[in-house]
Amino acid sequence: MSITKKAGQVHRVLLTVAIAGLISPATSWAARHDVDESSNPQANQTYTDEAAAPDEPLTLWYRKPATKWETEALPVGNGRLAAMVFGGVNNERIQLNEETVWDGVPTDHDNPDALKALPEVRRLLFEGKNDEATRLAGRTMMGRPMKIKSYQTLGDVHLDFPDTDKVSGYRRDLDLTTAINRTQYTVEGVTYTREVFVSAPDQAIVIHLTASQPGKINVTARFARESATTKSASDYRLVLQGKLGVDYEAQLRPVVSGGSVTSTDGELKVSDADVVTLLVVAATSYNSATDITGDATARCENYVQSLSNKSYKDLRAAHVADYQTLFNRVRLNLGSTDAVNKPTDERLRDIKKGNHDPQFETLYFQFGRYLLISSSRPGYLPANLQGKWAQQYNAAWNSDYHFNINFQMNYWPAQTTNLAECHQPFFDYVESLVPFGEKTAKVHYGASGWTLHHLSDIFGMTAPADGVHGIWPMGAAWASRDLMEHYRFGGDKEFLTQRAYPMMKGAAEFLLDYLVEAPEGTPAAGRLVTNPSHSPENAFIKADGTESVFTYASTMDLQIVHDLFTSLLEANQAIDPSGDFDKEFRGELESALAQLQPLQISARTGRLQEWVEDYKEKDPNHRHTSHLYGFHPGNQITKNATPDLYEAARKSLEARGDFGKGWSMAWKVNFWARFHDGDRAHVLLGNLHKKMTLTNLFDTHPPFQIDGNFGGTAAIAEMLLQSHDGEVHLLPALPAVWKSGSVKGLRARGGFEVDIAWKDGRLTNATIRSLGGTPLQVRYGNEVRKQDLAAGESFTWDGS
Ligand code: FUC
Repeated sequence: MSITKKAGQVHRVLLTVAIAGLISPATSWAARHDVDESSNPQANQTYTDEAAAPDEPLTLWYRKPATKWETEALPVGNGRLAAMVFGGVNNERIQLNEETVWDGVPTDHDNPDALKALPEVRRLLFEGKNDEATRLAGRTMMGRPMKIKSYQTLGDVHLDFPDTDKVSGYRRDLDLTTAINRTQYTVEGVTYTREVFVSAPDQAIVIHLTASQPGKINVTARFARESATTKSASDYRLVLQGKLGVDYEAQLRPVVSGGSVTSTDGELKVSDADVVTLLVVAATSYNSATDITGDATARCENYVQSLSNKSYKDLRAAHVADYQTLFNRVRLNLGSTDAVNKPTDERLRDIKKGNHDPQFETLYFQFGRYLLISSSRPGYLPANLQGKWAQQYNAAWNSDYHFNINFQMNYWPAQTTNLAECHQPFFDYVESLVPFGEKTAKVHYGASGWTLHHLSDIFGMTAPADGVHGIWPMGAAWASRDLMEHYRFGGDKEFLTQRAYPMMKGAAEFLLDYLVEAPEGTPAAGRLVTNPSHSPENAFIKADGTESVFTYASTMDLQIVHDLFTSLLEANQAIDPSGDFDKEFRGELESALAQLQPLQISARTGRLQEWVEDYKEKDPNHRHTSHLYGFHPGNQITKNATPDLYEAARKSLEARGDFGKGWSMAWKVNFWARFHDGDRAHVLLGNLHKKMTLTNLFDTHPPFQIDGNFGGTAAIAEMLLQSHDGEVHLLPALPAVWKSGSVKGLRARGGFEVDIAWKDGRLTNATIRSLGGTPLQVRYGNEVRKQDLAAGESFTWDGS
């Protein structure tokens, strides 16, 4: 199909008809846009967004276009759609994602052979026949199929501009205060500006091209993707269509002022225009984990329709306002140096050489919040291993949801950095897995309740995946921690009663059935233990020199059970302080806790034992520090309540070392913050930046994996404020290098919002606002103050 018309003529005609009220909203949008901007193409270049405070130059910027997707391109997103922008001069590549473009179809992975083999696997593990147990479980207990498929790219938009090598004043940036990516450069006296953002209110990727002189924009646009078709359609639209299991579709709708437009065979050509806006919408046929029969085309049409009456200015203003309601809640100032004036890649290079750049740490922190806002919005799926940014067809680990640390780490900053709404997709997604997990619990273990293993996808995978290390049915229990945390931070009792408690209870019912009494002759005889079990994903060496990953009663399992059961008791009390609520179940939890195998300190090393028997770790520096779950993110181990375990945990952490994969290092920064060792936490934060942070500030595993960004962001908050031990603790791990600074808007458990300022390493002032009217106990160093507060009231700690 081919359409060729002078853009200006079309718009004028449409305008007349629009006034008569006779045309569809989609076309009247073009008309209004034309009226708004054709007379003044430069109007788009100056906007007055709320400026960042002068001490917060919160922009990533570079002097050269990106050449590599993973390390240099810049991410934008609205929680459902995402894009990576390269900022090229002759050719711009904008790689696209839509969150449901996954390979695969709804699949039942449950394996009825598992239950038959379970008693024998358990017996072998209790008898120390780990190899035999591994072989049997590998043959009989894995999901069928045991692999899932990958989250994929939606494709690229390519924009070709007239070739030139006469470029001056080039800059591309990502402004974290507006969530707008901008590329700007000058060619032969004309300054070109390109803005890209992804609007949550309008569900579109918006690309806006302007020039400092009229009639200077010449661009050809096209979609590209393997195994997809592209074509031109009405309104000069470009359409990309394809099918995996789901049907997927993207549409690009141009709105052009001045010049001329043609659209032929999937190629849009704009000549001599004043202003060009390209609106990209996308959708798939995915409805739910079991239904992929939606209409991707109709969805795209609807998105385009709903953009109809809005000018670029409107779209931009709505996007910025929406984004800023979330982003502006937290302000951070850790100090500044001259480094702030350098491009981000040069700053990072200097940091790798040892330069101290505290404002970079602020930038990194706010970038983490930016990424969460851009990849996790209510109503959509949660952030996966790459957030929502993936250019591959077979992404690393399928860019899936890994429940043995990675998925949960994504959400560590959600509550503390005041983005509780962005946590919602986690809850919705986990809730959507419950029916699948109920079936898996029954089929694999003959258990009630629900379970899920170490990974999942968007098609309801809850069975063991990948290999024997995937027989780890603790995913539902760990995910339940986030449900309780949401209540602890926000005090939403309806959420607790209606959603969190039933899900947590189901996860606990599974565990009550799954726990078995260890037989005589084992070190845990008479105690309740998990079996089979792993300490994700470390191997151990037995006395006879053989190695295994497969055992019973790993320390992490015991801590997760403890965490879930004690959280349920806390929830029960919160729902009904009289003690009448769900009494019988409460009794079951209490007796199971009393019989649960306790944590142990190794007589050999003084460390917290990783397994029930004091095996040696195969890899003492292993990336997972699973056995410290009860210290962080859990709170079973604290300095006050369990001083011996606390010291043993510190020894375990020392033994793991100061390096690791990106997420692993981020976890360690959180651990050191919990040990109130700010300087050590800061050394590891520095290691994270030096070793595992790419030029675009993405975390790398390698390859790019977003959990390290989120874990690192959470760690910075954890250094400034903690609340897991029954009190709000101000500046618990302030490193000496953050000499003076301030933070505003962090959240604490109990329902508090906290502002803190410090000078020369000492607290000067803190304001704690109560959101829910719970009594406040607040600590700074060894000093504790208490105050009853009504909702809305504040307490001020004057430390000056
Ligand atoms: C876990 C980790 C790996 C990786 C993967 C996605 O299995 O052990 O390091 O992060 O998840």
